[in-house]
Amino acid sequence: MRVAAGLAGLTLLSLAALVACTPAAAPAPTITPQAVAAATPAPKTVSIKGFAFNPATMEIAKGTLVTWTNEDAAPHTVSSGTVTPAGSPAVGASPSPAVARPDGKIESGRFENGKTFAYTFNEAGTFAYFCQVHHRMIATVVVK
Ligand SMILES: [Cu+2]
Repeated sequence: MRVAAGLAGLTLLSLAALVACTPAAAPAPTITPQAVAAATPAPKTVSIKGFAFNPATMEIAKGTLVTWTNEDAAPHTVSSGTVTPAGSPAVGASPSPAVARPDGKIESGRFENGKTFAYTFNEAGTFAYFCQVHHRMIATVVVK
């Protein structure tokens, strides 16, 4: 009995030693999604045609380069900020003019037919913009 118990003990010890010596499997390498998200987003374009920005509203990812092309004969600007539209005239009164409030974040200056202006949106937010020459031309870029 004593010998059998001793042998059983030895066997258990050997098993324990064997398990302890087995190297743990190396963890599989993981691909971080951040590496993919850090890639530069595809550039976008806006055409200025018929006294309008096309598209007038666009949603883009942070870091996107947007290029505007003036396809009109008239000069235009891409200027961030807001415009209060011209007010309807009361009977017999002159209409109130549109009031532009450029915020100075984005300002292309006037650019002619065939010319472009480019800007990279590196901050998230909603960016309203308009044309300083034609206040009815308004548009928005939403950066996520
Ligand atoms: Cu314009």
